[in-house]
Amino acid sequence: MFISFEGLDGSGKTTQANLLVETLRERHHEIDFIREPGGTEISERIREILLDKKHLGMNEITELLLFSAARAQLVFQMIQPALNERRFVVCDRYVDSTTAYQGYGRGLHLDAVRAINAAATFGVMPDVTFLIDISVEEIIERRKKSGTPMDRMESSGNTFYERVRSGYLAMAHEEPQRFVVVDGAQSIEVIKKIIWEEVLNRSQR
Ligand code: T5A
Repeated sequence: MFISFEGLDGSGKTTQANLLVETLRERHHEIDFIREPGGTEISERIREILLDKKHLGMNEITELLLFSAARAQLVFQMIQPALNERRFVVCDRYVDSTTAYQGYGRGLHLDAVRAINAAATFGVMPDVTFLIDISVEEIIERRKKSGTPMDRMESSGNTFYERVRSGYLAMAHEEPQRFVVVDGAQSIEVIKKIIWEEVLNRSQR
């Protein structure tokens, strides 16, 4: 089973992906847990370029192709082999991040983004995608509390993040079978329970 987590930076998706992996491991499932961009040596090097604040002048097309290049290597080297062995794959971000951030957020043509996505994933798509939905105001609050410095992507401004959020919600509306939208303003424990019940339900189908 291939499970992905999506949402704005700071939405709590990494927290939830970790909790799900922990629960699955307690039940002795074999899992590959991956974060995007990254997960392979080549993809991690591309990640450094993408998030480095020195690269504020990066062109949107360069950005799109770099995220996609990192993903193509990841699918080829890790995700597809794991799925072939019928392992669980949990991904902290996947191709929907590209549609949301580079397509809706940066305003690149959605058909072009989708064509590149199809090539970079070799058509491999998650069985279920949890979209942890939270307002831009809430992520700003969380960022202030944590005091972590912003990376290049996080320096893109609030209107950018509003477009990304609307994009995610539009995608979830288009694919209601795959997306599960979870209100990220709820407590960590409540969200964990919703996700676990959904995974159990789907794995028994
Ligand atoms: N990107 C990525 C693209 O533009 N295109 C792409 O194709 C891809 C793959 C990656 C960046 O790249 C962009 C998106 C991103 O900008 P990253 O460093 O990997 O950047 O970071 P993110 O994926 O954005 O993840 P973060 O770690 O920043 O945030 P998370 O995972 O959303 O949030 P998490 O779980 O770390 O939680 C953030 C804080 O909130 C608290 C946590 O304790 C933590 O302090 N929290 C809660 N607080 C209250 N209530 C809850 N329910 C909470 N859940 C968590």
